[in-house]
Amino acid sequence: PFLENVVKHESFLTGSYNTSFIDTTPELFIFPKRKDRGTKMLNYIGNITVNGFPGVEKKKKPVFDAPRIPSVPSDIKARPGTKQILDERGADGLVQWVKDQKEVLLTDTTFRDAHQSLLATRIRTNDLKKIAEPTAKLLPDLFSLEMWGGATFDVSYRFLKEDPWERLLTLRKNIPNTLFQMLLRASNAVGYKNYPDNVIREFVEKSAYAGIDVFRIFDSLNWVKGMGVAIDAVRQTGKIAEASICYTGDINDPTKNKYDIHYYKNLAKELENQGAHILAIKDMAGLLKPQSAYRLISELKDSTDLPIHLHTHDTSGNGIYTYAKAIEAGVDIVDVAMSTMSGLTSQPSSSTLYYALEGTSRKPKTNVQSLETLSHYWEDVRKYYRDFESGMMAPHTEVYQHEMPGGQYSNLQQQAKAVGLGDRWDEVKAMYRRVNLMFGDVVKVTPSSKVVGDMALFMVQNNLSEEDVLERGEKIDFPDSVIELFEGYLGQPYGGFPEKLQKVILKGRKPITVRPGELLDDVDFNALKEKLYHEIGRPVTSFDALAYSLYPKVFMDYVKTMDQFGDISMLDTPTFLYGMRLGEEIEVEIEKGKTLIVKLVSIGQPQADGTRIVYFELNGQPREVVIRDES
Ligand code: 3PY
Ligand code: ZN
Repeated sequence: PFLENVVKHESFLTGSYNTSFIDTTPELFIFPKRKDRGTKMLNYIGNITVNGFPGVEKKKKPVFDAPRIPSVPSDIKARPGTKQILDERGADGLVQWVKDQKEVLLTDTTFRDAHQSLLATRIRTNDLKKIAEPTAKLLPDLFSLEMWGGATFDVSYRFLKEDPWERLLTLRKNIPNTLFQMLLRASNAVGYKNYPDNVIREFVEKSAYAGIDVFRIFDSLNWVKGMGVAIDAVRQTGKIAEASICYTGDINDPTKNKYDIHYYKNLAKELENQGAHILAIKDMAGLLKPQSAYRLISELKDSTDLPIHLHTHDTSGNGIYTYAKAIEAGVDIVDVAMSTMSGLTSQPSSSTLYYALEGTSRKPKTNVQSLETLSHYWEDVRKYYRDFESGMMAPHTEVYQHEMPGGQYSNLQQQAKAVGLGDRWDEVKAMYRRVNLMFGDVVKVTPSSKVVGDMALFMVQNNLSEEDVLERGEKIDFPDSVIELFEGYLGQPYGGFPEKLQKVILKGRKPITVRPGELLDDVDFNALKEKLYHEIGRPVTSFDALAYSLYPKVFMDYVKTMDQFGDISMLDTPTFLYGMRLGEEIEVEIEKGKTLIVKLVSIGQPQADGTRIVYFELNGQPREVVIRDES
């Protein structure tokens, strides 16, 4: 364990330790209590086999084909790529390199947004890590891999019972040549509310240290004032600040004139002045139509010198056409996903775009055969997670009406089901649209989109119309998130809040108009580590302290799960989600060179106290675990 502790220690990883290492890092000498990892794992498997996994239909574990992993030579290193350009030439050098490329550059989002948007962010590190090295070797020409941020952080701890920092470190080790990109919700970091400025700074610093190179920073109301701290923090690390404009409405539709071309051009200028290295257009719902894309990119190219990185979602089915027009207009980088993880609420497909651009000078430099081979892997892995699919089967042009972000669609649908509104989903979508207009037509992206969704569900559930809200609002207890938005705790919307509605919602409370971060006290990370050390009884890393400061309850629940089941990240996904079949035998490599052989022998009848005994063999020896049957 000492060596394990040492190699995972930050000062070791950064190489910043010196001879006083041992004096200054006493936590390395606190060894984790040796616990029976085998029994803990059997407890997990027994529990999932008996009780199922949340959100997965409880049934006998299906038989899955082993995912097709492309074979790549293990003795040949991945060809150097954009990561080396950044490391050697710095942020400005990389920006210049981007400007010098004639071909359009690609960001692959399969490791993050694609599965956030198709599978509720459920793909586990175990599945990502197996395809990491082939991706590095087969796609050395990518601009970046988006592999972190957004919902990754929360979902990893909360549902996948794994540490998102470990994911980042593991993938970094296996993909040394490509820039890693994350989505950062500016002062909301990877959460749903504003955090103190020093939390944002610490989060950026540690994320950069653990492997992130490009930070796509956005504010959910396009409020530039809310983005300054994050942009500055990224610049301090020497990494790339990709400041983002969230696109909403339609610049070519004269009836939607709130967010017109001037609005976007002004924002681009402001972000350039704030220190952006790259400008992102974040079309989170997929509302940017092809002709509007051509116009937007052309006019932005005239008004700023920054490279432009376009992100869309293919919900309407128009994604490739939109990209083709944006590429014609000179966009520098676009976001795509592996074909078997693309389309619908995800990003457009990389191989489709490749073929669409054949015969043009901007066809991306990539090996389309490699894209196809890697897609086979994702096609197989996606099947594990089928219970998390949204059920959307075909292009969905209604998105131009409700304007719901790709990552929110399946999520809100789940929320609606959870409160018994599953069969009123059409009403919820229509209400989402109405709430947006009631709120003054706001930018909708996490977390503002969540507030619109919460209000829509609330109104459908309580059969409230807009008139009811305005006339009887004094007597209505609105959802907390709605109150916070109207208090100004997510920042200020363009054009302000509708005054009458704000009065009704706030019931006499005074809204703030300053940057929420100005009102929040810094977190004392040293004190926090000390406190956590006593609570969880093991050394606390900066990563843990950050996780706690963003999501205290989620993090503590994760710690509890680790105590109960140990580290279960090495379990294969079918076992993780479905448990085991009677008589099945699996091999689990719990650390390099140490493999456990687990066989499920039988499951006992329920006992008077509501438990069952589950009988296993562990490396040939009989083992029993007692599981509470929750059915
Ligand atoms: C997120 O913030 O998670 C998003 O993907 C927004 O589009
Ligand atoms: Zn997105």
